[in-house]
Amino acid sequence: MPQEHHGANDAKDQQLEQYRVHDEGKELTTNQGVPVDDDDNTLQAGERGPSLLEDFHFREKITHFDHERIPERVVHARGAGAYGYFEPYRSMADVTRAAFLADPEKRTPVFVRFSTVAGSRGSADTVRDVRGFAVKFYTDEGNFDLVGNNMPVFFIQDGVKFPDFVHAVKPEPHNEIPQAASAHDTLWDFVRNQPETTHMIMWLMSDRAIPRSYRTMQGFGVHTFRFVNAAGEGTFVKFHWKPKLGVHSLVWDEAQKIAGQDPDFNRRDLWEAIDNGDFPEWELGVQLVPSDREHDFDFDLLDATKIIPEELVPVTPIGRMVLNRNPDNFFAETEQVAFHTAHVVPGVDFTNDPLLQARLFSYLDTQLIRLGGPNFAQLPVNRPVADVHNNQRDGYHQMRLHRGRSSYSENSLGMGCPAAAGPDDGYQHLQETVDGAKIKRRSPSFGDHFTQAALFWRSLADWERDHVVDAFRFELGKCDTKTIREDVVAQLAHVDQDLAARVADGLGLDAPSPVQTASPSPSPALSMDNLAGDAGVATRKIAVIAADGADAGPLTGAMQAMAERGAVCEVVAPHQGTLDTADGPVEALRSLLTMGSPLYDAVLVAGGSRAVTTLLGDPSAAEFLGDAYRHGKAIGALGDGSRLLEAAGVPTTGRGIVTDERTDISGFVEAFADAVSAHRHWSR
Ligand code: HDE
Repeated sequence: MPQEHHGANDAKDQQLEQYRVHDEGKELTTNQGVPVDDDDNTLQAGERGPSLLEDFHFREKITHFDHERIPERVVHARGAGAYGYFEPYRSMADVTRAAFLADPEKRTPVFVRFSTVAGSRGSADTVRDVRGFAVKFYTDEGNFDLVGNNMPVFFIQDGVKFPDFVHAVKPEPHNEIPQAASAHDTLWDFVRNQPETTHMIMWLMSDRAIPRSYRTMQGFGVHTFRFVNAAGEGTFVKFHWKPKLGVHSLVWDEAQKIAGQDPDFNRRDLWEAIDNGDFPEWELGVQLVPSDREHDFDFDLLDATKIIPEELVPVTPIGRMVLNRNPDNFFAETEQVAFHTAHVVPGVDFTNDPLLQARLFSYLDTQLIRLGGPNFAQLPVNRPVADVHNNQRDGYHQMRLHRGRSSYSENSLGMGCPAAAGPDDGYQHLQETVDGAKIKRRSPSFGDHFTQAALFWRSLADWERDHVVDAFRFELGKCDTKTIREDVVAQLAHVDQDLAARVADGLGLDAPSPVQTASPSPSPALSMDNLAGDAGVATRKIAVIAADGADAGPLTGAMQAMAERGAVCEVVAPHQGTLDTADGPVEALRSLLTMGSPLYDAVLVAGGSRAVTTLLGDPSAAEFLGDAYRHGKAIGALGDGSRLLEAAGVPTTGRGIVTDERTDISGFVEAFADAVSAHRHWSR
């Protein structure tokens, strides 16, 4: 059955309807439409005889199967996608002529693909990595692709280094180890030889690299782009996506456990949220820099290893994006979607950022090999909702029936059509004077690789810094080459002496000798401590640990109250199915065997002496609670459920621990909801 979907029926959805296949009540046919009598047996000479070549159904079926795979993306192979819409808050016509940003009444359909970078298609979701955040806006003036990441900077400054970087981070070539992991010699060998990576490496070692959910990630366009208004005036622009649910991450121990417990953790979370009607939402913000202020900064706007600190240029919210529909088919849509940084619409333009310039070449090139020819824009997910008319013809998998004799311009036979739109309607590149010698040389304005790395470090909360130090120790600890560990620690001394010394200590190395470092004032906007948002417990997943004999009354009361606040509660018990309780049925959706604490945001333990006795005898219950505590999560216990905490070595009082010892059920729910909405309790 085709899935029910929410919020459908925008222009893109209507367009897709003509491609949807409805198999209900239909007979099996070949691709030629011939009905197939039997799909279980090959045509053969006699019941035990050899198969016959003339079984065209068998041959067609097997041949198609043999050709089912296309090359996976070289980077960002693993992803998850969804449809939705974007709407601006107000007209941005003063800075851009883009029509999709002009009218607050206008909703523009979007398709978004989130991804990891280094892993192959089948790798785990929760590895330490950058996340892709690519948005295709199907605007009335054509498709605009904002192909960003969840971190605001990049590893390199010039696109010519991209294959080197990717080769270094990918599995090593001799044995293809390790999969989807940066913790190996070649990546860190690249880092020590390429100091421009330092700022991005700080982000990669932070918890930003292990997001709790795609729904709780920021997104960034990374490069400085340009808006162009109707008068032809340019304004530099950086794009920011801010999640409504706040920015939240996992901790490393969880990320590793989830890679085993549910390798599809992030894609499942996105799918289920949309399926439940909890539509993920982001606010689009921009940092705008007038053209004449290009050189006002002590870094270069064209350098993708730099942010514009929000204290220098604030982020102005300009609209919101909501994802409200899961795709019909993963391959057709999420795999075949083709993003390209050069897919821009009138009013959006590029800058001379050498990384962006390289991308303008690479994405088209990669789609040609991946999707097998130049007609990939005709695939349903890629088709613009705007009309397409041009003289581009033929090629593999041409789906359109171009009519008439003329496929060239200027023509008179076709009445001059399709005719160039002219400057009013047509895309016009920003007119900019360019003058320079042909040289292969990096601008000196790209030369400071450490100040913003120090800015990031100095902006983090203590718990975030602890996690960064642990991450460096883990990653470098996995490197076999001692000089790599030493060199990277020496490199970190240029960021911060304390950071370098702590990493060195964990690796059993001497602290590097002090060097002169920059000491920028912190930027609060960079710390996740300040980005938690105010969404309360909305969509937080709570594991309810219970067993036969649980006190169902208070338990269902608490679960209902949490659900009313928007949380999602799942009963996890020693066995699945209905629990045997005296006061009303409790359905255990999951068992302790199939789920672990890392898959949830918080834990609630049921009371009831028979249930608690059973759980005390089940080591996985204690492990569940021990993990939840170690990972800073809220833990609530009803009645004698607190005995289970004691047995797991978890204190029954303290930050983020809530019992109903001195309160009634509504007081308990209030306190537990507060504890859950804090996401994590690092200071306990
Ligand atoms: Fe990409 N990148 N990239 N990239 N990138 C690709 O295009 C490339 C860069 C990003 O969900 C490829 O269709 C070069 C920065 C995302 O389909 C490829 C350079 C940023 C996605 C490619 C960069 C990104 C890609 C592989 C350095 C953040 C996934 C498959 C000059 C702003 C899009 C594909 C999706 C994918 C090239 C650097 C984001 C090979 C040459 C910086 C989100 O064309």
